[in-house]
Amino acid sequence: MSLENVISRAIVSTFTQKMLSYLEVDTAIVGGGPSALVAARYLAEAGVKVAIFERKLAPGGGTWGGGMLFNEVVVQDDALPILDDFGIRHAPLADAPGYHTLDSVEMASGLIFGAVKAGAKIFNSVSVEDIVFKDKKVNGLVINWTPVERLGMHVDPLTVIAECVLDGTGHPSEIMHLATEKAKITLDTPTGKIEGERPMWVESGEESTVKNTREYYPGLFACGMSANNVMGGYRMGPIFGGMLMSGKKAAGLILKSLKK
Ligand code: 48F
Repeated sequence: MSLENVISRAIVSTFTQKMLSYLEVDTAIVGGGPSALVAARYLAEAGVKVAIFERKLAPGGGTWGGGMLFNEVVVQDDALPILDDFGIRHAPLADAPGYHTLDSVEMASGLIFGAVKAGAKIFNSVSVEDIVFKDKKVNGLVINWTPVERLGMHVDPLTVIAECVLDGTGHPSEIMHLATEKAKITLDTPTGKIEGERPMWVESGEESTVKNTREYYPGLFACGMSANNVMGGYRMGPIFGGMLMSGKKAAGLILKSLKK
């Protein structure tokens, strides 16, 4: 067999095996931003079969670019244990006790590597275009290749069955929108619908991101900016402690739900 053929066969067969074994998971996470990557790591570490489906070629979401492409971000004291778990370095801010800076590229790559090393699988360039909704329960995801989505190709999707679904899609809360608009689900929010993100207020946004990380419908959870959008929290810009703590909280809630 030619080496060209060896390489192609190896890739096709190992990817197929990987995809086959993740068509049914304990937890399917939509989006590979910072909150989702943290959730995936702690779930995988606890022995949960977890996969992330990320639309873009590179997971990491809004972490790479820091603030306005200055590739540094800020975190507060409370989030340091999570960074330390991932082995991501940080430095204290001399003029603002309790706050720290870190390199956003180290954070993005460290979170991705940490999640994968713990046993989470990441399927990149895969877009979630719908949910599986049976017997009034969210049962999984409907997926397609991002290039298919982007080019508007008329190609039917495939499905992934999951016990729990975590919406980590960031500001747009795409899965929550699908759930309320297509499945007509009433969310556990004041209006039963998505309340909508509010403008910038850093302290409030950081606090509410963690508070709003919840199960909003049986089997359907939200973390990170998605959770904040669902409950009408404020945005916070390039401070990431809330995102990291939201991911850890989501993992704990899902673990409890899976053990029921
Ligand atoms: O937005 P994002 O980074 O998620 P997050 O964990 O973090 C928010 C921060 O980055 C930042 C912030 C912090 O102060 O406010 O915005 O809430 O990442 C969301 C990821 O989800 C992917 C998207 O490409 C991005 O990488 N995504 C969104 N919709 C889909 C999706 C979809 N339908 N299918 C697959 N991936």
